[in-house]
Amino acid sequence: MRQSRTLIPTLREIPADAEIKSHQLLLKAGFIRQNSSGVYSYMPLGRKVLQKIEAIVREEMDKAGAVEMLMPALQQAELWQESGRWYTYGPELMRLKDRNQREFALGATHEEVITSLVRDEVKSYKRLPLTLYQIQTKFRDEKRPRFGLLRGREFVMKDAYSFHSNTESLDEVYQALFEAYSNVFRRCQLNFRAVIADSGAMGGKDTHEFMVLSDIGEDTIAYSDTSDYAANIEMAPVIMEYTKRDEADKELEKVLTENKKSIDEVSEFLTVSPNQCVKSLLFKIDEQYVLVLVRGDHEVNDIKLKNLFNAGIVELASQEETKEILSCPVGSLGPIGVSHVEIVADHAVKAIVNGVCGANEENYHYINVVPERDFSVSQYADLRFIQEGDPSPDGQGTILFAKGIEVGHVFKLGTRYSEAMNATYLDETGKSRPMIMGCYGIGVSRTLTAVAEQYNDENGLVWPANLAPYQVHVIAVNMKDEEQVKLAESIYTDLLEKHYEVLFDDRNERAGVKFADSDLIGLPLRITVGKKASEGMVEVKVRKTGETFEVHYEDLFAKVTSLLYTL
Ligand code: 9G3
Repeated sequence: MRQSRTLIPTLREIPADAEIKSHQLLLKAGFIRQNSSGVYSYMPLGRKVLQKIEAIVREEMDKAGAVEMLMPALQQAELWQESGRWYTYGPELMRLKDRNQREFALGATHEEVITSLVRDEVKSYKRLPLTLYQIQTKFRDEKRPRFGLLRGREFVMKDAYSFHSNTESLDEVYQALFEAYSNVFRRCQLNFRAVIADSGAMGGKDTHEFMVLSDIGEDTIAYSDTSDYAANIEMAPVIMEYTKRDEADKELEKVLTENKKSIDEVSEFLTVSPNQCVKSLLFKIDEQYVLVLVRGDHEVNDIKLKNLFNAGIVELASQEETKEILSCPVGSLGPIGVSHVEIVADHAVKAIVNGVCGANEENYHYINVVPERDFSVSQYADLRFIQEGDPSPDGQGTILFAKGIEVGHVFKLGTRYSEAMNATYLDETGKSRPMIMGCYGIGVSRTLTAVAEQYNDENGLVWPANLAPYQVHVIAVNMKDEEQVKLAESIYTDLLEKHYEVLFDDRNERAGVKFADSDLIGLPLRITVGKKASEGMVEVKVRKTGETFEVHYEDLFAKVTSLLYTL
């Protein structure tokens, strides 16, 4: 491709509103351009990388036995009303009306569409298992689009759906796609982990997320320092056994704690450690108020709370609600004497002896609190976030944290959609049964960003050779020098004939601009045709290492081939 013929609008300055490296560089190097908040154009170079990632995804999905198709982005509301999600999703689901005022959603995902399609076309167990996938644009009206393609309102997803007559078959396909995903992210040269995840609103039980380790990742991974255990912190179970302190129960006492509200203020004032305190928080769980107790040095895990109550909505009660329900402000809340609100506690609370908790009276706390003597709870459960240093849930090693970018997510859905939408098949005995389903997503545009985030240096992007928009960047230093142009043109033509992917900088720009743009775009190899063109000598430079080689034109292709092979 001649640079004078394509569109690569590189920028000299870093765009102000781009916070992370990949977003800055993809804008600066002319790979993407923003149309509106969270909505982007893929410029020619960006499109080429996207295509390479899609090609890897297709190869691995096809190898795993999935069949590609393409579903509509325009989804009639009736399908979402059948599954019930028309009513449970809020403004994130983009909705519109057609000319006859009929309601549609722009596809955020395709469980409803694929289930209605398979429901109509598949009747017998003989046609199962069936795994269909597509690579398509998804629409989600994110409240705060950010980080460029990482959290956009329109993005490219590969989404697959599998249909089964039994759970063993689902397990097989889940495993096959789990391996396919590992192959995809390995081939994209990404440092990733498959982590145990929470199925959230999707129902079903098993689910894994594929996380690329990155400091700018929005998810936190809890992983073991000795085994391969890794889980999204949202669901990582705490297996700690808590032992009571060996101390006689003391008499309960109410003390004045003037203006001491937070655990730190109270524990310091009363000279006890936070792990001697009971932290009480009022939650609203599907409109029901619940007082949740955790140890002072722990945090309530709202996902675990949601799963415990099998709830749809879990949120912290406001100050006003707290005052109204417990007639006491946040900061002096406690379980003692509370009988009109359900109380649940994390396991760690039960082991507290002679502890501290709020007295449900402003500026007062209780000391010498003994759980089960001074208050009781409806149940003790694992309700806290796992912390660094906790024992790994698999019993091997201790937990460390890392930040991750979610690039893939695989779910065992069960019959959540097939029952809601009556997608049934006739089994061997002729009995009608709901199909068992799995669903599997890869964020293709998000994967592109994760690669850019992992592969860059102070001069720009440094694409892995198999993902770069082109393999070789040919630069003629001075387009007014006939010798240089002649040699550069023949190198360009010869490389194309040998089926290399070549970007030829034939612009009438100063050498400095050409080299800066070349470093920014980040193709794996650069061939510079400069002063020594008259002797047939050119310079080959490896972008990743900065290594340069003086090569005679005759030896050039062998050099390019051997270098590309190592990248
Ligand atoms: C919506 C909106 C946002 C959503 C969803 C639906 C996430 C939604 C979960 C999934 C599950 C799997 C198939 C590919 C793999 C992931 N955000 N999810 O269902 F209407 Cl606005 O998408 N879908």
